[in-house]
Amino acid sequence: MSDNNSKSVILKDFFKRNVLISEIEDILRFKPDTLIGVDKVSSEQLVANGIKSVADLASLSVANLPEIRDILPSMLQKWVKIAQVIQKNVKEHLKRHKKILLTGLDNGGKTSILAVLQEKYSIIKSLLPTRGVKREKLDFFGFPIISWDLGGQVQYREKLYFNRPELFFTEADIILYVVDSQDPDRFPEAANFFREVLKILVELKENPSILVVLSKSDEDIRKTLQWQQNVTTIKNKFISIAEKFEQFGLDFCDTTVFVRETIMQMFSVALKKVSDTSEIIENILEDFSHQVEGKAASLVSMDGLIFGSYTNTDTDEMLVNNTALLLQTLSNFYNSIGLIRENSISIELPLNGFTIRGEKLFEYSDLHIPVYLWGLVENPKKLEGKLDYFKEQLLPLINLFL
Ligand SMILES: Nc1nc2c(ncn2[C@@H]2O[C@H](COP(=O)(O)OP(=O)(O)OP(=O)(O)O)[C@@H](O)[C@H]2O)c(=O)[nH]1
Ligand SMILES: [Mg+2]
Repeated sequence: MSDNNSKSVILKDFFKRNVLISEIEDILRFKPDTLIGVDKVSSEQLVANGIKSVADLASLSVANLPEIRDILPSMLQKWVKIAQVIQKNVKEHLKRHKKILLTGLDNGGKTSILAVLQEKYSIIKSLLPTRGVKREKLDFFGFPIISWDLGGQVQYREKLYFNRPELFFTEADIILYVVDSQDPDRFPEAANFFREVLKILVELKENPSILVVLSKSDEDIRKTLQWQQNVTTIKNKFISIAEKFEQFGLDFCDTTVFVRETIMQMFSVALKKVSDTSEIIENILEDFSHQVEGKAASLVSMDGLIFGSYTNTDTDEMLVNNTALLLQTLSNFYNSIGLIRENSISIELPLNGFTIRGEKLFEYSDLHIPVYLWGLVENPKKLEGKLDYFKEQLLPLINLFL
């Protein structure tokens, strides 16, 4: 199947079943009611207001939506965002690889993070410092990605990257800046190099998302006061540097190679930062939580990518995501010894008055990775009959996640 065809197959999921797509370009001229979730009456209202096609919908600004009779603003907003995603993908036509750049000082743990991600644990103990740049085409969670692992030894930092910065720092979708959280003596050096990287990006007029990764946050070390102070120091230093450049918003994640989930969560945050559809996914999860009277919901692939989550509190988010990742690890283990994978997984906590339930919605990518919708609910019966509706809405979005 050519890329063009596969793209039209993916985009097709946004449209009602009876809609035929022969040329991708045609999609933008379709009437609003060809889209799943847009009923005839709403579509007629849209048309009466001059919004006659998917392209017209996409041209509206989410920040400044018109008021249209019989259409809830939140609904219109969702349709506009979906139309914009469709338009962007039609225009791009071909999905190019996302470029993820890992940089930071030597010995920070960059190559180890990539090793854990690919489940190549055994190489970690014998890793040598990366010489120059290591580029790899990877199938991260079924998405095509190129990782650029920039060796952090001083000779590369001073000579290689800054002599020809355009060779390394252009067209990155996201930069993971890795800092060894156990090495406070080198924080000033790490911060200085970070400043240099930002300067280069400004000079090159590049504006990738940046995630600061606090590596080596091992379980036992995290409990120490020293580590907690280290984290505060790093955050303060890095935030104050980024503020001087204004255009860069920072996020922080801590990881340890000893707990793969920490690395999965970090990558989920990174990929969400570059995804066009993650915000829509989160809106849909919010809607789902309200409808099932749940406290939290999360969409997670069996290999640990969190596409999006919705909660009111950080604790609930931690609860639902960590439970999902751990139960999925268990499910993968069962699967590896020949048991059939359950479509519905749940853990009941009666003393706490809630259940965490995962429902397999579909499989995505050529790798057929199962994706589960997880909910933290007081009454699991409320889920009944609700899943198909959300399945239909979420499928096209995860297929276009990157
Ligand atoms: N305790 C602990 N050690 C780690 C962790 N991650 C990496 N290390 C160790 O840190 C050392 C450096 O790791 P690398 O991944 O080679 O570091 P790097 O950032 O790629 O270094 P350069 O290639 O020189 O830039 C290795 O000895 C790893 O075993 C971690 O999460 N915890
Ligand atoms: Mg390395």
